[in-house]
Amino acid sequence: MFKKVLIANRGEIALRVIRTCREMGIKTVAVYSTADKDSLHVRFADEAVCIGKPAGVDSYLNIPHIMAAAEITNADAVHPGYGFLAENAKFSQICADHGIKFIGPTPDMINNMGDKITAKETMIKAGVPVVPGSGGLLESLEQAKDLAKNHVGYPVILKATAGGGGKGMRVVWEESELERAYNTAKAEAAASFKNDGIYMEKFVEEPRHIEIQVAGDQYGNVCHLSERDCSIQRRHQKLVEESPSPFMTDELREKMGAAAIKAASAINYESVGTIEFLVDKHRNFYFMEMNTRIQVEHCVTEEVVNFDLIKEQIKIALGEKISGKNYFPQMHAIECRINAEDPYNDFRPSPGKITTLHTPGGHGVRVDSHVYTGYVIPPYYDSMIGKLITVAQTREEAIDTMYRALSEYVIEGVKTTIPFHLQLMKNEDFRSGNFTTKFLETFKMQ
Ligand code: MV4
Repeated sequence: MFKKVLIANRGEIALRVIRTCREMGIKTVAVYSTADKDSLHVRFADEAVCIGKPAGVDSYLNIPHIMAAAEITNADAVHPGYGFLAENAKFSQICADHGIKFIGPTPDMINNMGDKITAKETMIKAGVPVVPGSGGLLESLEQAKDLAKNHVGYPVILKATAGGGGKGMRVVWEESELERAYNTAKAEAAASFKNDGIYMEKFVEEPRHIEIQVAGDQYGNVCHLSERDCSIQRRHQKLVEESPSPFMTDELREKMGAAAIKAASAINYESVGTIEFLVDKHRNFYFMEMNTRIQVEHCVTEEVVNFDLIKEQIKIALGEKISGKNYFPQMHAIECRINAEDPYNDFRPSPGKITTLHTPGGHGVRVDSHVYTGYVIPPYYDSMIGKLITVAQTREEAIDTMYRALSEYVIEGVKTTIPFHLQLMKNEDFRSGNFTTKFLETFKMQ
């Protein structure tokens, strides 16, 4: 058993990890920036170390500062949470080099999935369906033109190999747009990722984003824990996630689950992770990316399969075996991200002091949040201040419980996404389950 885990993160996920460590009898070390000194994760942990100034690069992204905190507190493991250093292969390597267990995958696994062309090549070899496209890097505009016209077919999408999460993508509908898109995609990739490598794929129109949760142990056992539907996104920011997907069938789950297991097995994946797929209207599915971390939306899976994913992640890091059997949804769960943003004003961030807070409760309601009355939301980090998760026997009941819980939620002092979620829960297209990743492009606040 680990004696002491350092949580290299902040906010709700730091709390989430501390809670599971407590249950397992593991001591915890919080690290925090000067902007987070009054944060709950600092108070909940057994020990806390200030690691620097507010900016990410000076604190939660600063590897020397975090390693120093692990050293002085004698931590024997590090949990990276999500974001920050969670998918940083160098950090995983440095932890290993210092005899500190990184609760997550090895540097090789992170690197293999971090480069999108390498990841796709790995998936093709493993027999996982991928979107047809250029295969490797685009070498020239002429080659791109030839590929789009004679092999892939318009519309196409250009993506950065070092990218992910939608940054620097360009959709091209016809040849006349290709030159400009090629040049801007390359320039953006160079500026954002210091790597101007781009590749081409057939553009899948109006897809659903459905991802499969997987877990793998150190002995080659891999299982899946069914899907999450993350199609309700705005500018690549997920706002609502649910499991099971309203679009799922038993047959599709069987196929996507098997593909996800193939994908994770191809890199001998160790830890919990997620295989993201695009699913078209004919229920064809294509590998998009693998996330080699615990995700924000892991809670919906926890609720439907009745399983603590952080506990599983820690047990895998300790060298325990997983059973190898798959997990299927027994319930329906929905998560609404509560962000300090103004949904009436283009979701502009709204940091500041929470003057009043009443958190919902009751049957089927879970709130994962680090905020309290008087808490000041700092402007330096992402704007998520909590996750509201509801669970029920059916999707309809989970939505009704969500509407009721959202109605109970009172947050004053800052603007939040609660009014958006209240309207979404009453929206006919959302309630019917008939929506794609384009849904929020046309959704208007009343
Ligand atoms: C695509 C696509 C259509 N066709 N690739 C967006 C995030 C990044 N991981 C990949 N993304 C997309 N890739 C092909 N070949 C459409 C998207 C996409 C999207 C995907 C998931 C959820 C929301 C999205 C919103 C816009 C575009």
